[in-house]
Amino acid sequence: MMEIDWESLLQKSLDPLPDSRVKQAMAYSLLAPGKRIRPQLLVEVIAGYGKDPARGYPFACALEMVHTYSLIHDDLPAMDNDDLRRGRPTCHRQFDEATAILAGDGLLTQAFATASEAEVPADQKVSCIHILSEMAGSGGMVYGQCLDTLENPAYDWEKLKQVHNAKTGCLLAAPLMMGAVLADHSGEVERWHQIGLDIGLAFQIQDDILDATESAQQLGKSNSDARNEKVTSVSLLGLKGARRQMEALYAGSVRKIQETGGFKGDSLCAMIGAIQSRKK
Ligand code: GRG
Repeated sequence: MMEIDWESLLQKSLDPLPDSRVKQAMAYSLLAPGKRIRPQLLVEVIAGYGKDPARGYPFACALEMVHTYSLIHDDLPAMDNDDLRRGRPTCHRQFDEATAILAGDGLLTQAFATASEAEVPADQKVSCIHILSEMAGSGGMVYGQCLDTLENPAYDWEKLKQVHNAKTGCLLAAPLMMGAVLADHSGEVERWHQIGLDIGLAFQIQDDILDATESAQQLGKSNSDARNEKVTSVSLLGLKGARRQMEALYAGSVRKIQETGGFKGDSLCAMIGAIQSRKK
């Protein structure tokens, strides 16, 4: 797996903004110790196609900013009402609710400003911005969050899978799709979309398993599914069934990556192996 100093890149992406309480809150959440999975997926795809991963850095930062905004808003009292995130008090606990809402808004907007400054051909830039907005927006992650927040008790497994695809899969598929575009393999975007949805579903099932089996201290975030009476893959399939599904999905995605023409998948597959062994 490639080692990249995401902290410096993310810090720099906030530099153009004037100092304010909102900027402090944005930096507080963005620079907290997240796993940086989405930015890392993006550069792994570009490098796997033999291109310079640096061309993806602005988009990688944009993805992490959109992801962080979603975590800040998801933790708010009107949603999951959580106290702990990335091992620290949630944004609204550390600051206040109004600041946390604005910090999320600010990160979402700054993500697109950062992406628009990338030094890549204009058609690739527009494609990547389009992918990011579709995957993050109200046909993607926001749609998934809408279903999950407003309709969750009505779920069976088929319905829950659709919600997970939208809520979690879309923002994990986006870096793979954007990576293909930036590596001059736009024709493969749909293939990477499907691989991303498989990884996303596996990742969300794993998140449900960890929520049910690990402490908040170990996870560095509140494990609130039971408290919120959420229907999850564990409540529907049982722990064993959920683990079986997760393992099959990760294995399937690794197989598809290795079968992708012109792509050297060892580093990306090693990263997926590391995600599969995560404990938080
Ligand atoms: C509020 C618009 C809006 C969307 C919220 C992403 C999301 C949708 C909510 C966050 C809560 C959650 C459990 C989402 C599922 C995806 C997921 C497992 C996110 C956590 O991602 P990690 O593990 O987090 O990559 P770090 O902190 O490591 O970056």
